[in-house]
Amino acid sequence: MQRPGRLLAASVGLAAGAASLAAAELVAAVGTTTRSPILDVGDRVIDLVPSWLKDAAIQLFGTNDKLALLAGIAVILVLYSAAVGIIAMRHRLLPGVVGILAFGAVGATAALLAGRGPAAVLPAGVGALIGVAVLLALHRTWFRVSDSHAGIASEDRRQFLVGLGATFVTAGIAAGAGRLTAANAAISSGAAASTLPRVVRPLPPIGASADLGLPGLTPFITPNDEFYRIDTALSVPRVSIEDFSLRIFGMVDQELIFSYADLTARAQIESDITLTCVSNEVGGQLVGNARWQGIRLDALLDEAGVQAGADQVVGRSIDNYTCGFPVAAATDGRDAMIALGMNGEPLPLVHGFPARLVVPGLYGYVSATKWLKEIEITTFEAFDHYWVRREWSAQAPIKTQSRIDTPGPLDSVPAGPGTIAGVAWAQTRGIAKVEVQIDDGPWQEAELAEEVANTTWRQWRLRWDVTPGRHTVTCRATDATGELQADERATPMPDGATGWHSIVVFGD
Ligand SMILES: Nc1nc2c(c(=O)[nH]1)N[C@H]1C(S)=C(S)[C@@H](COP(=O)(O)O)O[C@H]1N2
Ligand SMILES: [Mo]
Repeated sequence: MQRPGRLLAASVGLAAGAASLAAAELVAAVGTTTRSPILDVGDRVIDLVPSWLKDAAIQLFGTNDKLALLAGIAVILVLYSAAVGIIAMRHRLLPGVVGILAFGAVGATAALLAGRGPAAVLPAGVGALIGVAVLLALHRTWFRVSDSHAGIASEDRRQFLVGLGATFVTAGIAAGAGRLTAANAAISSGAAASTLPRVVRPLPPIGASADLGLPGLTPFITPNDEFYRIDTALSVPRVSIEDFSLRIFGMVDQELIFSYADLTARAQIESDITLTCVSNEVGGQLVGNARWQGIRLDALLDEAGVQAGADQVVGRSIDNYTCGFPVAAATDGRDAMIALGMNGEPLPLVHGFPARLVVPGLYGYVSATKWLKEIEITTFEAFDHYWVRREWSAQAPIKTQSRIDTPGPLDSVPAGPGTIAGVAWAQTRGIAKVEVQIDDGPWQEAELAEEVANTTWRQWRLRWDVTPGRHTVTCRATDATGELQADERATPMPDGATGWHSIVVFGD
């Protein structure tokens, strides 16, 4: 009885693994509570890794951190399947079979932990069984062939290889079909809501006095497809507007439940709000400004009746992510809202379709729950939300920041008249002043674009006479309460970075 070589044995394992994953993808695409086991496992990894490791991943891969995680999982899968093949084909079959079942169990456990009900184990379960079936079939084919010939004839070997190849091709097609179906379901659920209700008092368009339109300067409104995206979701949670519901409960006089139609039937407001991620470094890009449309949160909470003693509003997503912020931030008159629209369109899937929270003045991780399903009124004492459990601060008002957009770091700028320009933000306080320092010169006051609202960033510019040589350019803002942006460098952890943005440029 001749055993296959290492490479061939490994390929058998890979074929079983591929068939297993493909079956899982297909099953996942059919159900509504089912999901690719890779994504479920990835999500559990994201939940479990300590904050420092996650920060390191974001530092290393930026917003590609999820892609990096999926690539890591893929590499592990390939190595594991190859090892299973080698063990099963060159040593003993049973441990190989157990290996596949064990992997199925990991996927099933990850799916169960996601809390979508018992049917969630089906993709991993069916996948594991198919994987075992393929392994057994290929094992049998090989050893039958090799038994009857005492050394494998080239014709039979060819047949075996064709079987192996066919498994890969079928698995590839099936997995592709599964993924496509899942992606289409997500897209069509978004398209179904392609009309937004009318806003009661629409805001005027942004004029040239607020958006200076300088080359290299961040536009006042960030287009949806350029808006930064930060979340823990490996695949975008999808919920159709028919299945959507929003429950407001907890320390309230009356629990409320809204369908999507209930939300669109209510008075719609519009508000320009600059969203900011706490992980944004000084000079960083994890900040964007949109015109949001939705329903005032204070009106909803008023209807529900917030009970005495409650001090925290928790927003929970359909994938059970949580944010939490002070009741006062929802009721002090600022435009805290349940947003349905972003820049005139229904929320894009990655930005929280069908509904999300947006609260001016608070970092996204405490306020901006996407794919919103529940609002729970509680206390800070009683509940720690997602990032608080990972040692980030429970209270997270946005810190005053200013950024130089143009020129860029290490740019060469022609000597003569030039422009330095950027944005500054201090949401809900507003920006009163931006100053710029060139080399060791005096602080010069920049010209500010018109303030649209104290909930947004504000553009600024300063003309300067560029002289040849190396120059350091630094900016700092003062908010409308008169407080100067903090100079001390602080890391984003635990409640937002501080420091003045500084770049080096070269005059030609
Ligand atoms: N469901 C869900 N909502 C979430 C998050 C998340 O991980 N899951 N991340 C928050 C964080 S940290 C930020 S900064 C904002 C980012 O919103 P955006 O991706 O639309 O820019 O969403 C917030 N809402
Ligand atoms: Mo964030």
